[in-house]
Amino acid sequence: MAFTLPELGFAFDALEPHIDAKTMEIHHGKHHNGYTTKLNAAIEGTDLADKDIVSILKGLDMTNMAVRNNGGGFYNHSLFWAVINPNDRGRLSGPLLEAVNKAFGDKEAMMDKFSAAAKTRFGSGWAWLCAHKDGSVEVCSSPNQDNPLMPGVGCGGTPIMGLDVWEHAYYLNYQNRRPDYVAAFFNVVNWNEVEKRYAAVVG
Ligand code: MN3
Repeated sequence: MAFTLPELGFAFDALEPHIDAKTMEIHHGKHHNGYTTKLNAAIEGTDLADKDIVSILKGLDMTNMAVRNNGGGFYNHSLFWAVINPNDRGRLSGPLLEAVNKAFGDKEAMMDKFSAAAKTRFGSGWAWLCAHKDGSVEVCSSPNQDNPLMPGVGCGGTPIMGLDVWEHAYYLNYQNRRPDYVAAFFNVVNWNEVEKRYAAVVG
């Protein structure tokens, strides 16, 4: 089963001024599309070809760089579009807010820690809020297109919120000002989606 580029789910300009339309158009149509195409090429004819993406990443041979980079890129961006979807964003509440309060003290402290992870990730990579089956949550970051579903990467839980800090995610609008882009991210988070993903992990 070949993977297909997921729909963005909203207009390219829907996140302006926080994330600009041109960046969204290139990011989805070129970068994410490229990961998808290359992932399909990398798994074609192998025993990964009939697996879902989560199974592929959890069981990944980390020396398989084509699947690591492109499978990660496919999954990470699919999650990213969902957690910045501008429709029905909601606000952080319920069981996830309780878990955040328990782990970090409050929502602001979690956002500070997440922002620090995003800002201090050297070079290209991602910042993550991850959930564990026991309900606990953690912040971590990972390089390149790695993510915490992969063996030995980051905090080892299931990512429920991710921020792409590759330059292709912000350079047109923010140039070298990654901290401004990271701050802007919290204006576009869809907390309903993050909460839904948390509930799916905790069950
Ligand atoms: Mn990207």
